[in-house]
Amino acid sequence: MEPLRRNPEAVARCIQEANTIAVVSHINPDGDTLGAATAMYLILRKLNKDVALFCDGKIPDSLSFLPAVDLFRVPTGKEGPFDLMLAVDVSDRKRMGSADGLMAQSRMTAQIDHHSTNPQYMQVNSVDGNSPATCVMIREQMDFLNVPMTREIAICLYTGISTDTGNFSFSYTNAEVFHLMSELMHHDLPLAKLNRILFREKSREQVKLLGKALNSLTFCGNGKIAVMKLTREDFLETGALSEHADTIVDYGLYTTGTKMAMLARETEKGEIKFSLRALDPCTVNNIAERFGGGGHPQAAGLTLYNGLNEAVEMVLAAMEEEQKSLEE
Ligand SMILES: [Mn+2]
Repeated sequence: MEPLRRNPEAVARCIQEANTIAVVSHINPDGDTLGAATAMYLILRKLNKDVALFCDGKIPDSLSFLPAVDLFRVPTGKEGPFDLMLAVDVSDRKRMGSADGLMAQSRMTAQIDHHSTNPQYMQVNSVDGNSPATCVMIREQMDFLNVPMTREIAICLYTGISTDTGNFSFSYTNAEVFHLMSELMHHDLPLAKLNRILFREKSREQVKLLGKALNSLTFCGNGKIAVMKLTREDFLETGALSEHADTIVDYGLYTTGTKMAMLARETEKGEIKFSLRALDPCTVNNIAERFGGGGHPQAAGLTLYNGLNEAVEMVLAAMEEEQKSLEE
C-alpha cells in the first residue's frame, strides 16, 4: 500500500471535473464527519455543484445546528448516478454503512480523512494520520478550490476541530489548529454559544444516565483502570438512548491516578458496546483491535456478544495486561 499523504490537488481535480457530487459521512456520525460534510456542501455549492449529503445513521440532536444538516439522507440504494462520491472522515469502507452502495453508482470516488489506519479504499485518497481532524484538511482543500471562508463554513469547521481535539485538549492539538481557530474567529464565529451546545449542555436523560454510570464505577488493575457499566434497565429507567452514553467513559479518566477507562453498555439488541480511553503512553486501539474493534491510540471501541459481566471480564483482562506491560 502507498504511504498515506494529503492530496488536495487530486481531490480538487476530481471536484472540478464533476457536476453531481455525493458527500458521505460515517455511521454513528460525530462532529468531525458532519462538520466536514456540511462544510463541503457549502464549499461545493459556491462552485455551483449539484450536491447530495448521505449518512447511514441518525444525526445527534446536539449537532442539529450545523448549516445544511437537514439535507442528510440515509442511502436507500436508489440514488445516483453521481460524477463523484466524496467520503469525509470515513476511516474504512465498513464505516460508510449503506452508503457503500453509492460507490458503484459513482464515476469517480475520493476521500479526505485523518485516520492512520485508513486502507485507502477510494480511487483518490487524501489521508493524513497526523492531522487532528478531517475539518483541518477541509480548510486546506478550500485553498485548492479557491473558495473563501464564510461564517457558516467557520461554524462547520469549528465543530469538527473542537470535538475531535476534545475541545482543544488532546495531545495532538497542534499549532495548525490554533492558527485555523484564529481565522475562524475573524469570521465572527459564535464561540461561546457553540461551546455551550457542544460541550456543556446535556439532555436530562443524559445527566441521569451519567448518574447511573458513576454509581457503577469501580477501580481495577491496582486502581489504575476505571470501569463503568450500563445495563439495559439503566437506559429504560432514565429514558436515555444509546447515543447519550457517548462521552460518559471520559469521567473514568477524570479520577486522579487513573490511566485507562472502560464503559460497557448493553444495547437493545443484546450486544455489549465498549468505549475505551487511555492516557498516553497507555493505548487502547490495540486492545479494541484484538476483539474486532478499532479507533485511535487513546480512544477506541469494540462490540462483544457475551453477557455483560463476562464481556467486561474479557476486556478488563486485556487492559490489565496492557497496564502491567507498561509498568515493567
Ligand atoms: Mn475525525
